[in-house]
Amino acid sequence: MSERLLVERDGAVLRVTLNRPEKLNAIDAGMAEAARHAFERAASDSGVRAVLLSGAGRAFCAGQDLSDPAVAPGADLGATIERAYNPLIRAMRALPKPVVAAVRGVAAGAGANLAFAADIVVAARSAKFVEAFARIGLLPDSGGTWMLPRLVGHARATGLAMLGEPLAAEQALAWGAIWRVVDDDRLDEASAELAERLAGMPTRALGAIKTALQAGWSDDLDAQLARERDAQRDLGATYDYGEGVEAFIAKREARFEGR
Ligand code: T3D
Repeated sequence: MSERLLVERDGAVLRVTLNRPEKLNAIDAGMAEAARHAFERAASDSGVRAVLLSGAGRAFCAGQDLSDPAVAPGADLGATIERAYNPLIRAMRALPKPVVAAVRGVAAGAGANLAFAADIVVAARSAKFVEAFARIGLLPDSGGTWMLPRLVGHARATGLAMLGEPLAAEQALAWGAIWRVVDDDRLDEASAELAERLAGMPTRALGAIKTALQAGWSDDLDAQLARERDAQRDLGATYDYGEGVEAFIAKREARFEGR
């Protein structure tokens, strides 16, 4: 595991921290792969029931390390995308467990789209999201062209992608791109609380919600109704559904186990 990516267990929460603060956590060779491996391990480890993704220092992530020779002008950028970013975004979106991104300061380029690939984004008031790509002659990658219009609508996505202007946390909240904005000194606590809360919920249900909501972006109503039926059939057989109903009847707090 790279030291530029810290991966730590905190109860049922896996904390994944981009750890290159002197370069605003710009992603260099190996960091994206290490992050992808962390998400893949989270998928296969039943003890992990939520992931908390954050950046060390004053920024979340400044995107691709532009000083990396692998992305020097003339290099095959498609190769970097295929090796590093696409597998990472796929691993995050395929993980049947909630991913919380805690964003402080700037999230630029692939860093912005990494945050938007999380299920729930909690941002510090200082946070700003910058689709910086066009400013250096590129288009948003890491799923940006797919995610942005779905989050904020076509017109706003186009403006963000073409102009590369910073989107402040409060504006991102008003546009529906993120879940919550908190004061900077509350970000660590608020995001950890949220991840811990999600980790104590019925994990299988949260995974089914994530999968169904994503599928709903491309499926028609009939397909989605069938998906809901099938998923509900599976969830109805889980321990957590039994526990949830029993706790409701008994008027006590449910103790979900993620199975
Ligand atoms: O195939 C492929 O892989 C292509 C994929 C591309 C994906 C992308 O992410 S493209 C977009 C890449 N990111 C950017 O274009 C953003 C570049 N950074 C900035 O515009 C600014 O740094 C920020 C707006 C993010 C922050 O500005 P500021 O003034 O707060 O900080 P700073 O002084 O610019 O940066 C602090 C240090 O981080 C500085 O290093 P130094 O001079 O103190 O040694 C700066 O060079 C470094 N840094 C920031 N971003 C990057 C970076 N170093 C390498 N790559 C970066 N992306």
